[in-house]
This record gives sequence, C-alpha cells and structure tokens, in this order.
Amino acid sequence: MQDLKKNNEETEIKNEESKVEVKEEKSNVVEEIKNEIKEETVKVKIGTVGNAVLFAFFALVVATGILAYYLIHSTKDNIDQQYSNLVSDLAAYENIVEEGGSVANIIDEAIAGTGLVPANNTVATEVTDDRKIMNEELVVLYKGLILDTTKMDEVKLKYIDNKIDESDKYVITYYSYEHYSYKDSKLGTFSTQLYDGLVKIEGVGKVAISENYEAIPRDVKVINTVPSVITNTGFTDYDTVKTIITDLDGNGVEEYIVIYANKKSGYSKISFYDSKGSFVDDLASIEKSKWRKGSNAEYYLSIDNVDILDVDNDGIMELLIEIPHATGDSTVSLLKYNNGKLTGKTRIECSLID
Ligand SMILES: [Ca+2]
Ligand SMILES: [Ca+2]
Repeated sequence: MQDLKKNNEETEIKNEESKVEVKEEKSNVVEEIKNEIKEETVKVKIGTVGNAVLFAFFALVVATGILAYYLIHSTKDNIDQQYSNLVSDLAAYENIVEEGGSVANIIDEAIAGTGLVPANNTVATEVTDDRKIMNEELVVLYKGLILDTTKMDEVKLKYIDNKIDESDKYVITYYSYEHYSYKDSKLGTFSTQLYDGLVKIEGVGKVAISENYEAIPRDVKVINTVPSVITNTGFTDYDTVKTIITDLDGNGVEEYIVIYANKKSGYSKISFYDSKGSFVDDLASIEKSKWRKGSNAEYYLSIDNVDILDVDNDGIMELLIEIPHATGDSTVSLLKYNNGKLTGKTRIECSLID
C-alpha cells in the first residue's frame, strides 16, 4: 500500500514535471512568436521609413523637373523677346551691312542697344518714345534730310552718318506735312541708298517733325491769282501766278506769298506781301540765264519751292523756301514773320550753273 502510494506520488510528480516542461515549452514558443512578431514589426517600420524616403526623393525629382521646365520656358520666352528686339534693331543696321561693316560690330552695337547682356527684360516696348526723350532738340526733316531750324537763314540740309552720329535717335516716329496740311505719323528709317557713305530718312513726308504738335495751326489757302488787296499791277506780265494766303504769326490777319513766272522771259520769283497788301520783300528768284546749260529742262520757281509750317514750335508758321543748286543738293531758306518784321535771308538769286 505504501509502495502504491509512493508510485502514485512519483507519477504525480512526473506529471507535474512534464506539465512544467510543457508550460516552459509553451512559454518558449510564445516568446519565440513574440520575438518573431517584434522582428516583423521592426521590418515593417523599417519598410515604412524606406517608403517615406523614397516618396520624398520622388517628389524632389518631380519638383526639380517642374522647376527646370519652368526655367527653360521662361528663359526661352526671355530669349525670344530679346531675339525679336535684336532682329528689329538689326534691321536698322542693314545699311552698315551694305557698307561692308563687320558683322561682329553690328551684333555688338545691336546688343548694346537692346541691353541683351544682363538677362532681364528691361528693353522698353515703347522704343520710339524712349528715343524721343533721348533727343534734346527737335528734329525737323526736309525731304528726309536734317533741317537746322535754330536760326532764320539759308541752311544746308544735312545727311546722317549712321556710323558716327547717334544715328538711332533719328530712327523715330515723325509727324509729316505735305501740301500745307498734316499727313500722318510714321516711323522714319534709314535709306538703303547711300549718298557718299551717308544716309537720309525714308518713309516720311516732305517735312517731318519729331514732336507731335500742331505745326499748321491756321489754314493755308492757295489761289491761282493775285488777291485784290495787293494793288501791285506788275503781275500782268506773268503766265502763271499762285498766291498762298495764311496768317503766319497768328495776329488775326493774313499774309500773302506770291509765286509767279514768265514762260517767255524765263523769269520766276517768290515775293512776300503783308496783310494790307503792301510789298515786304522778294524771297527768291531765278532767270533764264541761270538755268542748267546744255539741258532742255526749264526751271521755274513754283509752289513746290514753298512750305509753310511752324518748325520750331513757337506758334508762328515759318516760311521754308527751297533754293535749287547746280550740285543737286538744295538748301532751305528759313524766314519768320512776326510783329510786322520779316527775318531771314531774302532776295536769293538762284542758279543752276556750276
Ligand atoms: Ca498775320
Ligand atoms: Ca515757328
């Protein structure tokens, strides 16, 4: 009995031991599983961090791409703008090309004009207005040549040296006048033709002014006779007579410029009369003996030799008398009539003989 009890106890002890072992095994398995789960968690965490870095990298690549695209396109627009400015400026330099000027110089000058070197877009779109500001003085052109209007005298018309002069300042918008009235406003450009290496301005009217003001503020009329207020009867000898009637000085009464020619004697003349019809002075004349020799061409002073407009913006319309010369280059006699006084060169005897 004792033995049986002992055996049972031993068996129980063994069972207990085996239970403990099982428990320990279970515990170990649980620990292993836990460890495995932990490892997985760490892996998953590492994987999440990796994805975030990858995403950030991808985003950076995309952002860099967008930035590069923007920069390329904005730079391209910038270059396109500057290129078109360069092309338009180069057009103004085509005369230099004809002269055989160096292309490098042309490009240098064109770039200097556009401000291309600093990569910004400061090139003004209102180029003509900017250039107008550059001109300290009014520019007046007569048949595309520069007319100095600072003094009342017979003045020589000046060609433009587009290699030396600040020639860009002449490539501007001009307000043109023809036949005693305003014509239009247009950009004047250098002539493609050269005159002893010099140029003139093309694309503008007979008289062109750089500033926009009313150069013909009062009506200018032309009649094919001598008005009755002029009592001088000497005109009966002349075949053609034209009278320009206008209030030059703006004092409310009109003055008279009479142009007349005798086709038989070959004599023609331009004379000035005041508002009372009194003779003031002869402005210019030419006689047959001064016509071009060896030529059948007849020459009479005509209304084409006379222009009337305010060339110095003082409200008084000046007289512009074109004086022909044997060389072919005309001069212009500028005269101003104000307060009953005529200033300028009068009684000019024209000659077409060398
Ligand atoms: Ca007057
Ligand atoms: Ca004037």
